Amino acid sequence: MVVDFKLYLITDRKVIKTSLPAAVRLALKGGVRAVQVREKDLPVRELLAIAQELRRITRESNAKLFINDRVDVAVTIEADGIHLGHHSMPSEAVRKIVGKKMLIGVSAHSLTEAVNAEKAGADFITLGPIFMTPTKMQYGEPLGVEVIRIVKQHIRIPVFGLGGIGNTNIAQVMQAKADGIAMISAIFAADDIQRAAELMNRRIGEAVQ
Ligand code: TZP
Repeated sequence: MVVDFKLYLITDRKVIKTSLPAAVRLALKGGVRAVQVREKDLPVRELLAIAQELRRITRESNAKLFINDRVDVAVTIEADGIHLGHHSMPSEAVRKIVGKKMLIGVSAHSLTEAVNAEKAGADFITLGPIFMTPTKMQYGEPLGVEVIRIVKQHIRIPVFGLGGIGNTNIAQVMQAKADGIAMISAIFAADDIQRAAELMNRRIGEAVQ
């Protein structure tokens, strides 16, 4: 399994104006090829039901599906990957369960965390928050784009910039040598999700030329 995407779309049903499956369908139509289900407050049975539905939908579009934190759910629905945060099981333990069959993404918030994530066997990291996010300080102080450049000098696995990224600053993040962009609201809070996804994909494409 390889990291063959540059846009990593993370769900948050609280910012979505329609249902989560409908929103994901639109994003897929707009060209998204990797989706992470991050619905931390859902009871596991509800999460499993949503994940199962999103598995069907993403499969139809040949898109990768990741589950945040819940390795049990990821294994059950045959996800393509698992995304781990601070309070998740460590990557080494997760690797014992999923082997090489699944990608492991890890959330990093500093150079040290990025280096540790690579050492622990992550396949890629998200790094952020790069900018102030709409939900302000929930995710900590913004790191700024320079941290991407620095992290890229120390690790080899792909780095996805995350946090407060949208149409106006996506180019800046790619110019700082990010391998890709992870985002929630620039796509899921948009009135036209399909168009927003198309636009973000186009911006990333322009930046890598
Ligand atoms: N971790 C750091 S920032 C963030 C997460 C989950 C949220 C990013 O959301 P948005 O809407 O793309 O700024």
